[in-house]
Order: sequence, then structure tokens, then C-alpha cells
Amino acid sequence: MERRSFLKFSAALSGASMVPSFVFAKDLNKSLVKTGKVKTAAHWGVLEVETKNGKIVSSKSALNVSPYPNPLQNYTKDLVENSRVKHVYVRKSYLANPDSPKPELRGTEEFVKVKYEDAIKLVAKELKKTRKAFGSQGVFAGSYGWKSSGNVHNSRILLHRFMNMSGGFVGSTGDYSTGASQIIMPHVVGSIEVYEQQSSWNDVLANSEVVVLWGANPYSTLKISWTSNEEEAQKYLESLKNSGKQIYMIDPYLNETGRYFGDKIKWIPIRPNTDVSMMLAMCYYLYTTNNYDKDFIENYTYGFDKFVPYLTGKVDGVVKDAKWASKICGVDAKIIESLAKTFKDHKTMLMSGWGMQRADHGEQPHWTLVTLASMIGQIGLPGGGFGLSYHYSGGGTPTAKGGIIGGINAGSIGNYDENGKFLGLAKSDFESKGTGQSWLQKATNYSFPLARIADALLNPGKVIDHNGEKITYPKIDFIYWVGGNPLVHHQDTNTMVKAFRKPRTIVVNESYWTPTAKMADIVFPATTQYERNDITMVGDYSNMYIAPMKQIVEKVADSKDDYQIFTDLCKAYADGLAEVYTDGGKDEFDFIKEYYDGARKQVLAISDLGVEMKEFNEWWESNEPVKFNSTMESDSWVRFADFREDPILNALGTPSGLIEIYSQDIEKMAYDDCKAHPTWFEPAEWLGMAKKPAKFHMMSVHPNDRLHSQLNQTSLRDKYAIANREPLLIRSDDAKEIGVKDGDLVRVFNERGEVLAGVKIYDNLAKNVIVLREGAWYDPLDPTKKSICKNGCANVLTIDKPTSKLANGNISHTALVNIEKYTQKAPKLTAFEAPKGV
Ligand code: PGD
Repeated sequence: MERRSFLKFSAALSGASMVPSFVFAKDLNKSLVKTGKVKTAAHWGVLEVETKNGKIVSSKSALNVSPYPNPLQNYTKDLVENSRVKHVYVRKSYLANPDSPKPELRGTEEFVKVKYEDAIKLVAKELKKTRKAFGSQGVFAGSYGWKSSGNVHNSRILLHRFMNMSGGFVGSTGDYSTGASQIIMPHVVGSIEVYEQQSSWNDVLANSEVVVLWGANPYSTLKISWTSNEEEAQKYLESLKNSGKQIYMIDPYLNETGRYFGDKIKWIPIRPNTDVSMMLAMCYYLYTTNNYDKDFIENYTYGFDKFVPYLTGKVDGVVKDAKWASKICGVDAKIIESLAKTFKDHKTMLMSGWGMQRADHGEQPHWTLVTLASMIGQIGLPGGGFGLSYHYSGGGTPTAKGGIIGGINAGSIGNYDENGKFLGLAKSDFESKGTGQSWLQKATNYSFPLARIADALLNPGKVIDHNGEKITYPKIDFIYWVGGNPLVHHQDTNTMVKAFRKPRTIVVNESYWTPTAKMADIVFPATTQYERNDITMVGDYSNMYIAPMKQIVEKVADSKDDYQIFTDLCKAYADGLAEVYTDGGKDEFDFIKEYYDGARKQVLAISDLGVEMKEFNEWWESNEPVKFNSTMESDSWVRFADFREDPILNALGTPSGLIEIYSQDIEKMAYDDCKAHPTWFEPAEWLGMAKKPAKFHMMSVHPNDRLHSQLNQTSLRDKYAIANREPLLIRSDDAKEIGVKDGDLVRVFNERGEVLAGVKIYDNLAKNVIVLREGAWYDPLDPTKKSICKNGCANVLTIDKPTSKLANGNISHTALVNIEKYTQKAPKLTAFEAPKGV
């Protein structure tokens, strides 16, 4: 026995009872704490929630690590109580005749309360009907969204599990967050890069001399994580603030991070969507002053020689110098050049967010940034290079050594005979028995890039280009959505509304009357995560904790867990299906224990870990997260260090094994909107365009006081809403020009739509730039026609166009808008109210 384990063992024996705890495992205590303090976890952190007589009184961080407050942690009560879908509802015409359900009335017609069992039967029947008529590709269940934390009640995977086992569906590829970068980056650095661990924050703090926040707002976005937030990165951010390093923010908007850093950050305002021109000019300056790392370019990159003729204007007659860039991006030419020199001559970490790739030609900014970083030549060195995920889910927080829990999976393919009899799950994807293999083939062929959803619904059969392939849109006649809010998150809401009126059936599981739930035919009331038990990792990159997610309150009204809903759908769909769906009848605790025990097994196998994981029942009862520690290696880990050390042995996943400044693969695609090297393209709408359709560039950045649309219905909104609408940030001189002032209600509009917003004067914006944050619930004044959104949903104004044929990402940050004072009587806000009939 190793020394440390031996000591631990003897310590256990020397405890008061003299009996090691694992000898008598306690029964699992599943009871609810009606009055007391309970720990759970959400995207916004591990929480301690206080209850009294079964009701939530307060909630706050249970970790208390972050140096600044995270208000998202304090509204659990509202999340349980406000805007809830309490019963099962079916849209009136759908209920009357599901074969001819008048889809054009979706979102306008009243709902009818029905019995849960009847709705289950209805959905199973109509799903079967759709599959028979249109094949598995007639059913769309891509169902993108941020859902809730938890590895058991993972709504999207639970839906996919049901759809896989019951006979197939068509899904989507990519996401809204990094649609452009996750397609271009594999061509450039051989991995998607955006979701990769970053050089450790310790490394940055110890070794970087200059840190650049290029279109990133970590103060805000680090408040949330995909799993749950371990709050460590906020500490590092504070250390960076106080580090005395040169810190720059290149951004049209001095965001929350900029304000938090105060005079410790130098803000370089830039015109939205023009960063590529500035980066190219920096490359040009380094090239022409002969101050770039030739050795790095020579040994670690491919195709620089084919990029240079574009840079110098040999190809198109346009020299990409600072004067040229300055006219486009609005940053003084001298500043562009001096920044290039500073970055080259100092150890510089270029930290970029994802907002600038959510724009027209969004493939270009990160590709150009990597090219610039290659010329600087510090990639793979301590403190240098670039990072595309410091702002997200605690990127750069050193990875801990410990156990990793499993999670519910999307299951295998269900095989059915020609009469619809369930034959069991396919043993492999290639098994030819039954229907399984043929639908898998179809589903693979028809999957399309997520941000093309409205286009796909409106244009079945249309063929699009995507990353060197052709994709044919399927004819979608049935949509099932859980864990997302597409009527808020997708661009050009008015077109999306039209698209959502195309299929015959739309089913949604939701906890709240979101705009998406209001646009459904059948709405199942889903429990919130606070009404069920679950388990999660905390820290997406750090894997720092395993946290229990204890149920806090009873299930509200008729709410059911998604797991329950899909299990019941399985029962109604085919004999024997529920049995495999539930893996032989497992409940949430069976899964939680299985995932925990899996991690515990890993931990027990590591001899020198120094962390004990209790036996499951005891751990659950203790209601404390297990914490793992980082290692010496992860503390000082440097991204690309192995590549730098040996680019042949540790080649990148690109065709050349090197960083590709020129891509022959992309060259072969011959796209006019994405060339084989980083290129400046004019966006569809921008402030420098010849005939501007509107005066202001709208940035629909991620909210500081929400997670996308989540929490919009809570009283946290009272703290930021202006005139009871989403705030619109505008400079005082811009406001003066159009005759509006702080607190005014304004109409924001363009050819795509119009919204109401409340004016908040904010001077740290580039000229003619306004901010209207994404995520306000769409609330049309008259849902029967294209009408003004009363709450200020930014996507009513954005463009539904792909970034390019390469990635087909969304371009939500490319939009010009006009603004005028709203002089009519302010209409009543109904965003958070239940629809007609409820
Ligand atoms: P959320 O508000 O998180 O937004 O879009 P996304 O759809 O992810 O929606 C999650 C929904 O899931 C909520 O309605 C919530 O109630 C529901 N939900 C949560 N837990 C559960 C559950 O357990 N079961 C069920 N059934 N439902 C649940 C976000 C998307 O927006 C993203 S990721 C990005 S990056 C994009 N960003 C922008 C942007 O920058 N600018 C604009 N204009 N638009 C964007 N849209 C995109």
C-alpha cells in the first residue's frame, strides 16, 4: 500500500466510530429539504439555495470564489415561479384536425388544455404518420440550445435518444456560438480550436507582457459555463487586471470587461466587422518592415508565399497597408502600426472572443488572427500566441486530475419491420436488419448547418454548398424542440416565424411560455432543473468539481421531467421501446449513481491523487461537490508547445501538418466568398458601405444579466430594463443627432423588422454603433402579421444569411438599423405572459 493511501486508511480507522464508512453503506436519502439549505449547480455556478416550507427564499454562490458578484445566481425563486407552463396544451386547430392543422395560425391561435396521456398518444401517432409519409428526414430534432446543466436530464440528448430509438430524424451540424470558426479552424490549425483548452492563465500571468482582448468580454461571459461555472477564471481575470501588464481592448464597444479594468486597459475603438482589415494591415506592416518571425513562418506554416501577393496588392491592386485599413476600420494608421510593433516586440497573448466570427464572412477574422500570430512567431511559447476560448467556460483554468462523470447518451438506432414492429436496437450502424440503416443514411445526407434552419424549412429540396460538399434540404414536416429558444436565437425573426408556420407539427417541451413554446402545436410542461435530481462536472476545461444537483422544490403543477415525457412517448410508440430507452427501467438516481461510481472508479485507480470520493449514498447525503486539483503540468501548460517543439512528430491535423495560411483544400472549393487565404470582404451591411440602408451598426452582443434568453422573465430584468424594454446603448452625440435622450422609448427598425427599446446613453462606443443585446423574448404587437416587437428582441433586426459557402455560420453581428423616438402610447408588454387559452 502506498504511503499516502495507507495514511488515509489509518485516519479513517482512527475516526470516532472506529468503523470505516464504506463498511455500512447508508440507504440513499432521497427526501426533499423543505426548510433548510441545499446545494445544486446551474450554468452560472454551484448554488446554495435556501428553502422555507417548500418554497425558495434565496440563492447564492456555494463556492464564493469569484471576486465580483454574479447576479444570475440569485434568481432561482423566479426561475421556478415565473412564466411557467403548468399543464399540457395543444393548439386549437391542431387538436381539431391534426391532418389539416392550419399551421399558418401558429403563434396566434388559442391553446386548449389536454390530458397528459392524450397528448402523449397524439404525438406518438403524428410522429409515426410523418415518418411514414416523409421518411425519417421529415422529422427535425436538431433542437439546438443551452438547455440546463445536468448529465442525466440533458434534454437535447434525451430527445435524440428517443428519436434515434423510435425511427430516426434529421439533425443539424455546427452551432450558433462558433459556426464560422469551427469550420475554418480545422483547415488552418487542424482542430476546431474554439473549444480547446488554452495556455494556462498562470502562464499568461507569469509570461505575457502584453494581453489583447480582441472582441472579447470575459467579465460577462465567464459568469456562465456549458457544464457549471467553477468561478476560477474570474479570479485570473482580476489578477490580470492588477498585473501591470499592457492590456488592450480592440472592440467597437468598451464592454463590461473594459469598464472593470478601468484605466488599466487601453481601448481601441474599431468599426464593427472590420477587424480583418486591421489585422491584414498589421501583417503588412510587419512584412514590409522586415520585422516578422521568418523562422516560424518557414518551419511552422504553409502558404505564406501565396498570401504575400494578396497582402502587397500584387493580386488585386490594393495594398493592405495601415492607411488602407484605417479608412475601413476607423483606427488611426499610426496606432495600427505601433500596435503591430508592440505585439511583435513583446511577449503577446492575443485573446479573441467569438462575436467577430458571428458576422458576414466570419471565417476570416480568426484565420487572419492566426496568420498575424504566426508572423509574430510566439505560438507555442510561454505567454505568447493566440487563444480563442479565454472568455468561455473558464478556458485557461488549469485542468484538474480526477474523475470524469458519464452522461445520458443518444442511444443506438431502433430497427423496425415494415409493419412498424420494434425489432430492437441495431448492434452497429451498419446492421442491415429492419429500417435502421436506411434512415441513418438519409439523416446523414440531409443534416444541414444549424443556422440555415429557416432557409431549410422554407426551401425543401434546395441544394446548398457547405465546406466542399453539397447538401439537399429535406422536406421537414415535424419539429420537436427541447432546451432551446429558436424564436429568439435565430436571425431575422419575421422570416423565422414564416418558416415555423411550414411544418404540419411542432412539439416543444418547455418550462416557460417562451416565444418558441407559443409557436408550438403541442407543449409539454418540462420541470426546471430545480425540480429534479442530477449530477454535473463543474468547469468545462478544468474538470475541477463533481457537483450534486439536488432537487430543491416539488415539481410545479403538471410539470414532468423530459426523461419522463420521452419514456412515456416510447411506451406509446412501440412495445418494448421504453424498456431500452430507460436501460431496463432506470430512474434518475440509478443514472446519477452510475455516473458518480464511474468517476469514483477512475479516482480509486490513481494512487497519488490525494482526493477521496465517498461512497455514493454518503456523498449524496453530504451534498458537497468533490474537488480535484490541478497538476504541475497543467498549471504551466502552453497550447501548441508540443507542435513548436517538434512540428513533424507533433504535426497538426491540417493536410500539410502545419498552420495553413493558404489552404489548397479551400482553393479546390473555388468559392467566391471564401478564398484560399485570409481575405478582407465587405460585409453585407456595415458603416463604410457606399449606400447604407440605415444609420447605425447594431451589435447584438451576449447579455451581461442573462444567459441568452434564460432569466429574461426574472426580476433581474427590473434592474436593467429601460422604459420596461430591452436597453439600447447609444452615444450621447448620436442620440442628440436623432433627438433622443436617456430613458426614451425608441423604435429601432430596418427592412427586416422593428422593435421597441429603451435608451441608455453610453459614450464608450465607436461612432454610430449601438448595442442591443440578444436574448430578449420576442413579443410581437400583433402576431397575425409582421409587427413591432414590444420587448426588444435583437434578432428581429438581424440578417439571415450564411457567413459563406464554407461554414454557413450565422451573421447576427452584421446589421444596420435606424432609430427614432417612439411617440405613440407605449404598448403593454406581454412577453412573459401565457398565450390565449391558458
Ligand atoms: P437559451 O436562452 O439558452 O438560448 O440560443 P439558446 O436557444 O441556447 O434557450 C434555452 C431554452 O431551453 C430556454 O428557453 C430554457 O427554458 C430551455 N430549457 C432549459 N433547460 C431545459 C430542460 O431541462 N428541458 C427543456 N425542455 N427545456 C429547457 C443561444 C444562441 O443564440 C447562441 S448559443 C448563440 S452563441 C447565438 N448568439 C447570438 C448573438 O450573439 N447575437 C444574436 N443576435 N443572436 C444570437 N443567437 C444565438
